[in-house]
Amino acid sequence: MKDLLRLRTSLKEEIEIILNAQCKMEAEASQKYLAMASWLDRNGFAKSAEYLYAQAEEERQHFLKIFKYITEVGGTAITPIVGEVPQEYPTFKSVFEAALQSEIAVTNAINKIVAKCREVNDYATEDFMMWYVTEQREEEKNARRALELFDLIDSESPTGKFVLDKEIAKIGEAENE
Ligand code: OFO
Repeated sequence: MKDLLRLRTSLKEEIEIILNAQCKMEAEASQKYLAMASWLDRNGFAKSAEYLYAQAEEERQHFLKIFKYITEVGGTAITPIVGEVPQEYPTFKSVFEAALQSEIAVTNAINKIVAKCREVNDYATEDFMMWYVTEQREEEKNARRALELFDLIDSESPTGKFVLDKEIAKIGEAENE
């Protein structure tokens, strides 16, 4: 019994490493959204900025959830160092193109973790990661919806910008209902 208790963790090292990498990715996603929100805010898109401020907060929660899981299963959660994130965007639309691109990259990373968990028979982590699979489906859908709006509304005209700002913010509001 004593020996069993001394076993620090059943978490395999390779899983611990990819979970820490995912922590970094989620923390980075949070910082990216924060920079996007700031860009929107200072360029007159206050409503859609609020949506992305909220997204930044959500990504921070995603990061913390994995961070705490690593500790819960006896691993070492490493505080990620997040590098520079883009602060400038050429257009209103390009912010949301970058958002979708970032979400697709996160989905791919999560899928790889699930595949790795299956390979090494870590069903507990696989089960834990399924929450992220569902979450990503939603987040990608929302990011695509924002870009669809740019196809429907002229983002060059002042009225179009005004309407787009309001419509994009509604995606966030619908999410919180
Ligand atoms: Fe949308 O990135 Fe988190 O999971």
